[in-house]
Amino acid sequence: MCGIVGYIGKRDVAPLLLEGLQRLEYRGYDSAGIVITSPKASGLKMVKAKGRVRDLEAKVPKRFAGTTGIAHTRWATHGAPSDENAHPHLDSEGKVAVVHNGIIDNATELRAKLVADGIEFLSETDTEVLVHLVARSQAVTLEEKVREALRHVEGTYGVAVMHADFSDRIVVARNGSPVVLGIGEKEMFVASDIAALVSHTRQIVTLEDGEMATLKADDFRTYTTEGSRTTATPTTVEWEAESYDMGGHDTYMHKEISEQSDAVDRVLRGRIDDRFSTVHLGGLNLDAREARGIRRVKILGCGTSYHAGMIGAQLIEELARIPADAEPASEFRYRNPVVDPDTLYVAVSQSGETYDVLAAVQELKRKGARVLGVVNVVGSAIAREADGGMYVHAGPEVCVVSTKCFTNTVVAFALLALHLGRIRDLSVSDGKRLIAGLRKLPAQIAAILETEEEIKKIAEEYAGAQSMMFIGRVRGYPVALEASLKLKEISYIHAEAYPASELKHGPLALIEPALPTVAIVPDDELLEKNRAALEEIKARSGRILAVAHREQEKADHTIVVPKNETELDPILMGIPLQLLAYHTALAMGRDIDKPRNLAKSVTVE
Ligand code: HGA
Repeated sequence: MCGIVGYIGKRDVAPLLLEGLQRLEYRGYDSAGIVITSPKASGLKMVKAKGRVRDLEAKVPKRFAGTTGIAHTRWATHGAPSDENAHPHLDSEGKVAVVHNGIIDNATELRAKLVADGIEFLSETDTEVLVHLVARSQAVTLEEKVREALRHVEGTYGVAVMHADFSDRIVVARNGSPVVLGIGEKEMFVASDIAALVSHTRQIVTLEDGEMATLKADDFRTYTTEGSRTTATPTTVEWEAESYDMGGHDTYMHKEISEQSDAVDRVLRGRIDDRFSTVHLGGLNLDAREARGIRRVKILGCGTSYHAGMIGAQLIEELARIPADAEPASEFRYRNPVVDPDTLYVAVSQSGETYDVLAAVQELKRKGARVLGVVNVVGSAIAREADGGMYVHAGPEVCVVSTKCFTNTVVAFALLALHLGRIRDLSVSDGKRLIAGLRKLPAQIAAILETEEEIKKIAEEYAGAQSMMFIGRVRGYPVALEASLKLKEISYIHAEAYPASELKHGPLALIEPALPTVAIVPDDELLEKNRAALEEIKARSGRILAVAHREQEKADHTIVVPKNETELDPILMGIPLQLLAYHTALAMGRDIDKPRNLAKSVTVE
């Protein structure tokens, strides 16, 4: 959350930073700001605006020249979205500028002390304390001033600091919120994620927690917050700048839904081992003997990743016969969990930076657990912190709500389950059967995407609903949960998901013509049970949309999806429901890529 971008070099900085902010806008979009200077300038020039980056752009004066600057797009945690609360924040003399991602936990006490000392605050943010602390420091260098300020601060930060008296540098620091340096030719960049950097440089350095860096036009150096030098070797990022473009689609969500067939192909590529009817997952760092010793699997994720983890847990139980379950990482980390040495913990996060998941991983590591990461962003914090893991190779996902990354994560779990299964008791023939099923997925996804027009028509019928119910049984339940989350996130229609088996234990009371039900009805051993649930809804005049492998008589509409192996069916059944959410939200005129109150990469608590 919150996008930070900074530049120091010879180029005109404002257009460069505004372009960077556009690329980061998915991280926060309630307000934005920019501050610039140049070696010859006498001070800092700043513009801030409530709203989107385009609102900031409209406020930037024609003459706004500079060659050094930092900029920010905000997702508010402390203080409402407003011009005043937008970052950067300046000290009273207008010499120090700070952009910040994270939360300063002791901001209230620090603010009280600073106010008692006569400092006047201009915003309600937690961030502003930091700027005054830097400005008040008596230290000689900017690095020392920032270091001293950070010593007072408890909480999380990715920060970038400029100072009018030190206009040859930008100082940055990281603790819990991502900071990435982009290394150019006689120019340096900094950002909260690589999306803002890839059109300028492929050479990046990811700061560790507790690290700081000084960027000058022709040089950078990294060191700990205590001041000792660290070695930072730039790595080359693989993602193409074009992957961040809309590519002819009207929204990123639509683009990302349509990319799923290729994305799934990527997560499978190079991993299937036909000889032993299994898959290679070298990055797990788990040998066969260790894998046989696992007695439980606990999957931790948040939001959509948690739902992917629920499907993953079912796959692991079914294929590897290891007891497995998923839990929201945000809950797990606060309930003093029993950490068992024979349990394999799996942390799931698209960005690999999700704060709640990262904190759970750190707590687990502290207690000596073995943790795997299932993440999309290569080299991200969770990937680095975990003992091993799998990249899901979905490619950059820009829309705030996750689609292709969800699908790829579930496929990654199918690979993990197959791998663990074949080390244990899954037979060669089952291994073969599942591999054949996995290979069919890309073409089957493409076939589902071809039914978009039909789904669009159905979505337009449901767009007026006040509320919707989603039901599924066993493998279908996490599919229902994810579909209901997707719908509520982007259409703002209230939606609930229940196990179909639970209907008559309560939620059936809600059924009436105005409450449509979306039912997941696969052709599996539970088909007749699911049909009975449809009967019960119909008997109460409920409208039904079924997602099934064949037409369902009791349903008002059926979206028929291709059949795969029963264990893999949940992967396909979620896809038409992404399109349902998309077209429902579109028919309601929602801002699909930037849903209200949300942002991508939840790097704050
Ligand atoms: N706490 C700061 C920054 C918020 C943030 O990092 N969001 O992702 C603020 O509220 O401005």
